[in-house]
Amino acid sequence: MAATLIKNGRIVTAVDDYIADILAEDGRIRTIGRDLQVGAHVEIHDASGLLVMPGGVDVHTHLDWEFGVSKTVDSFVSGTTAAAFGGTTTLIDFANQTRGQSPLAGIEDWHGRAKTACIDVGAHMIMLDVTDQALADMKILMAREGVTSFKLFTAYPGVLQVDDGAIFKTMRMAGTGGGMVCVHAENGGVIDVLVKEAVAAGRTGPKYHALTRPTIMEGEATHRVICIAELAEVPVYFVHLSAQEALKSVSEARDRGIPVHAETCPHYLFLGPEEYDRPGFESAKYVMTPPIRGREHQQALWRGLKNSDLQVISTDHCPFCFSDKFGLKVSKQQGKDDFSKIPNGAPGLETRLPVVFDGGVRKQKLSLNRFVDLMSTTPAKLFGLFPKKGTIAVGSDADIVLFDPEEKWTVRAAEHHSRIDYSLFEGRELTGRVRKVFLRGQCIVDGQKWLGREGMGQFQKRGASGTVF
Ligand code: DUC
Ligand code: ZN
Ligand code: ZN
Repeated sequence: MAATLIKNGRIVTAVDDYIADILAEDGRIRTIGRDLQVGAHVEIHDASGLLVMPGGVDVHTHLDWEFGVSKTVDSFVSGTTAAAFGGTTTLIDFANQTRGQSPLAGIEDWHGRAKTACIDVGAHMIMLDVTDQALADMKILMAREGVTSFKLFTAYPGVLQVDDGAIFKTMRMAGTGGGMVCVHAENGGVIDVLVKEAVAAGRTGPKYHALTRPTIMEGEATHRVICIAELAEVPVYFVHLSAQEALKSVSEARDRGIPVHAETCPHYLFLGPEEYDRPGFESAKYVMTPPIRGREHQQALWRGLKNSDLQVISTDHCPFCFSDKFGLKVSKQQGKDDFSKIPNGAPGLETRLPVVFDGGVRKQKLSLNRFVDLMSTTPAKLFGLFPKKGTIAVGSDADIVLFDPEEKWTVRAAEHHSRIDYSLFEGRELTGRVRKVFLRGQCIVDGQKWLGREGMGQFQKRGASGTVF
């Protein structure tokens, strides 16, 4: 029987904060208490002076993902290894339907790629061809496959965008099986006009990516989708919310008791639009969608986190290299002469916990409990993983992070485990670092040492989605 004892740590959950030992057996937390006595077969880890938190749950990643003509550069091996070093032990990645195909084929394809994962993984399903058959197959995904969330895009016409009727139909079907509908909300039609006009006028540099995606178009799509969700009576979750107009709609709906949820991402909380003034093509590193917004939006997001109108901080890890050393398909260089061809996305899996701890907890914008809530507990609750994941409690999986709140270090992409060749936070000096990570009781990260193994991650069949007010 595999057993691990974590001694003398400061255990922090979304609601608790106390010193105790944790005994994990066969992957689960067996006992929590003071001065636990164990036999010689038990592996002991001293956590004195360290925070002991539930492993991070990141519900928004794109590993080994075909996005139009591009592909993300992290495999499930490199991406989940990076996640583990960043203190994340479970992620929910995006599988997708392809046009003319069943979403069941999409999940099968995703399993083929995800079987190499080194941490636990679940899947959301991107729906882009909402036929009667695809709708019927959603039922099978929810009841048999443990895929209880779906993603829809109101942007990227001709690639991922679906119309309002398809949104409504998908929502109604999701509602029959305890599903959650995740939405990328921007008005794709209007943005497409702005993008084409900019390129035709010779405004082709990366900064025009930001200038052609106005915040009001995120607000419009968010409001529209909320109205459709209200009619369909289904919980909805806005991914990567970045604009105050969108937050206002979320906030109003929640005030009326409508189950509307939203995440934001570290880059919207800590970076500003000056990133688009970098020389040459450097700004392409910051071409993600939505783009980084003005400081007034950032302030609104912090307020949203404080008053729970935003419930999750996830990464939207969607990595494309700056250089073309692994090929053009996985590189930002595709858009060297035309910003509209730069693959949209940025990395974040390895820095989510430490960046938010440093900028949120240490700067007294978030309490420690709220930090755990945003990073682990609420994402697990919303997406049908709680209490197996997302907390430290007897019976939960022993997914645990030992975190040193005082260690100072500097973010360097060259030291990361992702295949990406840059970090959005390069050179940022942080206080607070992941020391050890346990996946189901097994130590997989010990300082800079990797003790995990390809394929040790388990697929998580998820239950019905939750609602959090
Ligand atoms: N939206 C995402 O959620 N991920 C990658 C690209 C995008 O636009
Ligand atoms: Zn998106
Ligand atoms: Zn994404």
